[in-house]
Amino acid sequence: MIRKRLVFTGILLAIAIIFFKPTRNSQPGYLSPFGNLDRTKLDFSADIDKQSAIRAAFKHAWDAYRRDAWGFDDYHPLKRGGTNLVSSGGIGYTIVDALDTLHIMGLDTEFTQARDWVATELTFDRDGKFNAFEVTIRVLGGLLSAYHLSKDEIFLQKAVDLAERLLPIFSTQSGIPLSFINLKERQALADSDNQGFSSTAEAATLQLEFKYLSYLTEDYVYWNAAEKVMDVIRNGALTSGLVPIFIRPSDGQFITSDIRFGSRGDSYYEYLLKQYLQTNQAEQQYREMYDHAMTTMHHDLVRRTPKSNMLFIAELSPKFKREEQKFDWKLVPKQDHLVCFLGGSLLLGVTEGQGPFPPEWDTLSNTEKRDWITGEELIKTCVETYNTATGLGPEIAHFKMPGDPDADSVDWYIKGLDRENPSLTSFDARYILRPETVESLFLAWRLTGNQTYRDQGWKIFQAIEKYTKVEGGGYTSILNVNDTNTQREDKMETFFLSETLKYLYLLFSDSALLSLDKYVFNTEAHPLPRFDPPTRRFNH
Ligand code: DMJ
Repeated sequence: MIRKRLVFTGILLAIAIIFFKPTRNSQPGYLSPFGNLDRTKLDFSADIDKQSAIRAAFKHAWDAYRRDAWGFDDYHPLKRGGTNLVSSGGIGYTIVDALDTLHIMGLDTEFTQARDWVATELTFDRDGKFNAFEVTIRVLGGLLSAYHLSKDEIFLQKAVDLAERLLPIFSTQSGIPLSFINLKERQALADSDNQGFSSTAEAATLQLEFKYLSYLTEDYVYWNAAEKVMDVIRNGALTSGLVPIFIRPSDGQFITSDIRFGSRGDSYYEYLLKQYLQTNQAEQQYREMYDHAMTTMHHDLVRRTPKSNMLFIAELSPKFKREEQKFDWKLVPKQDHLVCFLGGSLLLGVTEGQGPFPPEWDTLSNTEKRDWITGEELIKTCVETYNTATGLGPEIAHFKMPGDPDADSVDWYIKGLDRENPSLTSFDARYILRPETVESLFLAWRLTGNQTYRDQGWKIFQAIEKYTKVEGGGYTSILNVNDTNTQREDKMETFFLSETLKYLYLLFSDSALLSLDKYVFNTEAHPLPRFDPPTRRFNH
């Protein structure tokens, strides 16, 4: 009898488990975006024709730079000349930033010429004020990536020389770096335009580069300096996990200032995830900081337009309330082009670069499903902002909120444009060859195999060809994405070569090339290999 009862209870329990499985997957709310996906039909191989077209565009830019501005930091295709960041001479801004793209695209002759320039001409003994973050992500990151891909020692030697010259930025009371460095004098300088405060994103976007350099050299002075910054930020961070865009180097305290995923905020969040990935998911604290920030972001910054339910990431701006003698946060429904890195980053955060691609929906937690949906929707929004007269996206998009005039007929707009007079332009209306949307399309393609992402990237590439290409060589920024006769700004940003064209090329490559489970891309698209964290870190 007892045995029978036990069997009966067992059956009841089994039924209960089957039907009321209390798993994280059974929670409602996030429907699979993959529909009836037939995984056997996914094809992650290269599209050779599209890759050739993008390589030809790169050649069009590179050959012109070589002809007109070889060795200069910046290139101006219209006047066919170059300029340097400081008057005492160049630091290889364009050449070094482009080295790994040359290597990846198989432009061997050009790579060798660039390599020889680095070996014989490049010097960092330049007297002048350089932005430490920009030099780190473009030049140090470029050298490290070139070294990894080619194994040519010259790149590592130059990287060490540069990092040694950058190190004084960390010698502050708190360890939070100053913004500028005189590379010749090895003297760090505070940002006098911003009361000596440092940008949070700039302080926290040096870590992949400095840590990889330590890994290569086994000299942990770089690692420890970069990691100290993260310790200070973690201790001083707001309980929300989001961070204001300014921080004070003297005491490591955040300054009451804007909170955003755009300028001065963006790559802080990007590097939280990537630091965790770089050391093969060993440093859990960065995953936790990232997850915390994403949860608060969903609550405080993710908003939708009334008309089409279009998702965007708003900003928070502090406003002083005189009556209460305290700051309050005002929501600003604006999104920098820079924010568009986040769509792909959210997808990367869910998969951590590991297959299957796309992920099996039912194996994801609710938080992962939330991040995935937001990532895909944000990419959709970013692509939608390219729905302009030129097919290119503006520097800044503003979104309609409930109660705004025209909110039922307009989702987003560019501020400062005069419809009657399209030749009048605004800061927000420019497209300066930025990469973030194609960066996200590349990640989304790799992590899903959804052809739509390739199609969208191709359309953007065609718009770049049509409206930014200079007949005689090179590409420029344009001043108004909504004017097909737009004026141009005579500058070809170095990130066009290092990021925009590289991500477009990789969007059409076989996904085994620089596989996402083996690499992290620094914020300037320089691929760095993942590695196991060294055990002997504090040995100096
Ligand atoms: C790049 O230099 C980097 O991606 C940086 O993190 C942000 N801005 C530019 C490109 O837009």
